[in-house]
Amino acid sequence: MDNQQIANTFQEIGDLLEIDGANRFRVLAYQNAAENIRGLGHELKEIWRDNPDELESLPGIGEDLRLKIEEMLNTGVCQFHLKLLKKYGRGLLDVLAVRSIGPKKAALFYHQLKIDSLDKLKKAALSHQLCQLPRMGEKSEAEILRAIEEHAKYSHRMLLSEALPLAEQIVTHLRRLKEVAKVEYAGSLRRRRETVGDLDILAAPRRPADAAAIIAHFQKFPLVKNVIASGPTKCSVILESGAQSDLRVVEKRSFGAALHYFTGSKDHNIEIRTHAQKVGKKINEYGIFDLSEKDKNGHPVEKFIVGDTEEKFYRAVGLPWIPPTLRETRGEFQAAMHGELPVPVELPDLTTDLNVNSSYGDGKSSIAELLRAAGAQGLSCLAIADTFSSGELPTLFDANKLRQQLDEIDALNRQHGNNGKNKKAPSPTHPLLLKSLKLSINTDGTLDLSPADLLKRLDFLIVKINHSFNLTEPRQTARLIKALSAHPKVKILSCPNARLLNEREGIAVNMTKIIVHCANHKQYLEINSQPNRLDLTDTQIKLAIEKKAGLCVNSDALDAQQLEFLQYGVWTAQRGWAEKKHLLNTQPPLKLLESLLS
Ligand code: DGT
Ligand code: CA
Ligand code: CA
Repeated sequence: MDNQQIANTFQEIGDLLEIDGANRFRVLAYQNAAENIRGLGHELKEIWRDNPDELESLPGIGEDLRLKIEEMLNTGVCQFHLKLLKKYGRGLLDVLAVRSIGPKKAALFYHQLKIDSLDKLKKAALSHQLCQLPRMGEKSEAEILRAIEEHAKYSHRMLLSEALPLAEQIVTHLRRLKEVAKVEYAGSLRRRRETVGDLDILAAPRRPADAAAIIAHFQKFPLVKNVIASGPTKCSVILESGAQSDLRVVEKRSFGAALHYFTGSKDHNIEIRTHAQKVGKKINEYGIFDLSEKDKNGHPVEKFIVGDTEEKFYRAVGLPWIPPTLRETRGEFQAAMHGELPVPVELPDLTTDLNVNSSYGDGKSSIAELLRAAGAQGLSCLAIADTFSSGELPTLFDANKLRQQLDEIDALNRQHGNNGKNKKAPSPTHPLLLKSLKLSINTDGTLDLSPADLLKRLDFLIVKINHSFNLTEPRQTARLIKALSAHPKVKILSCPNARLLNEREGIAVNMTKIIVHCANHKQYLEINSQPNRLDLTDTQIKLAIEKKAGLCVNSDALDAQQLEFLQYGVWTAQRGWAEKKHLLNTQPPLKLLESLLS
């Protein structure tokens, strides 16, 4: 078992214990252990193998939890977990997986109405039984119904960040087999879609006779739960996580054509195939065929032209290679025909991350740790943007904390020679820190803008919606425009749709209006890189570029490691046709500051 599986087991034990009415500290112990294990840099399996005693020195792991970890590493299961699951059933975990239902509500529903499945939950909500329970009302009942619908709609698609490591593990597993000449993942994952339905893998054997060995080896991938279909060149399996993976084995000479075919999108394939027909060629997953020769009966003879690489494949129909992130029939074919394909922005083009959280706010890492990680990733500038007040809740705005934070940033900048006086440009070895603040937008669009003396010290402000997600479109649009206009330092709109993938739909908002407003006021829409947000969406990014609105890709990192999420934001930017020149945070820091402050 890997850390993720052990952490999930502890999480489920904690949740089920809470429903069971266990002592709060016991529940917390499991929940904390789960969280700590998720954040561990090393595999428990390896720590345990190297030195079993070390397990207990990990944060939050006492003797009892150590024994359970050992049990899982030895046997692959935890009996206590199974016992709880037997008592309450998996259905209760499904109930818990619905947004807005935590263990407390699940316990209430279970004990009062015997709800232990999504089905029963939905029935109880539809027959208005939920709203009669203590601390529940019609509003929260309606919210639960909405959440159940979203859950049903999305739960079968993986986040890109969940799909990618699984596919990489499968690819690595297949590469180890000596009979494999080529292997690659394809499908929506290769196009970097925000969510992925299944994992499409493509392999080519060294010799055609080796296909069977590849299929057999695929089935031995350790995370395969069951094989649902298997033939001489195809195989489909279900993995432990519930995800499906489809393997196709093709000959080496067809690998590029098959990679193109299985990368999709389906509509892109159709567009390319139609174009090929117009120029007298036939394409399919095996290659490109010339049809100009005829046999003695006048029927076209298929002559194989090429198929081993995608580049040659596109070239054979007179097109340049189109990056997978663009293959969505959003104009890429016409652009390719006219030599006007965008050059997609790449991760190394970023100089700056304009939105990270520190341990002064919701983040886990210190500013110094964040700065080090940013430099290590090649960034030369980092804006710290914590949220201190969640707006409209009893205000927790902690002016002293912010003052302390700004002092620390000033000190670190001095230490790196970035005190504003020197002419040396900030670099990954001497990164510049910027001072920002993420303000939660009130329902009426106002911002909590006190205290004024601290506001003066900030370089710029970020605004974001953290609550009141269900306003009508006109109100939500007016709310965002009001917030963007509330103070001259407001420069960035973070998470413009306020969506959570697989959990919460975006707000109803006229995004065109917001984009035009930002274009007219030199404000920037964020492409948030958190894998469960990826917000702006690809099509909105494309629209923003067309309307000449400013854009930036930010990690919104909650710890130093999450700066790596920038890759997901960059992929989303690529899908929106963003080039280096379209993003604020590809500019050198001093130029960026100039653009931002002008
Ligand atoms: P997903 O899995 O729902 O996230 O999306 P995809 O795009 O990975 O779709 P999937 O797994 O059904 O199929 C993988 C690729 O195979 C798809 O992008 C294009 C290709 N493909 C599948 N079915 C057809 C088809 O009927 N016609 C054509 N031209 N291509 C197809
Ligand atoms: Ca797929
Ligand atoms: Ca598939």
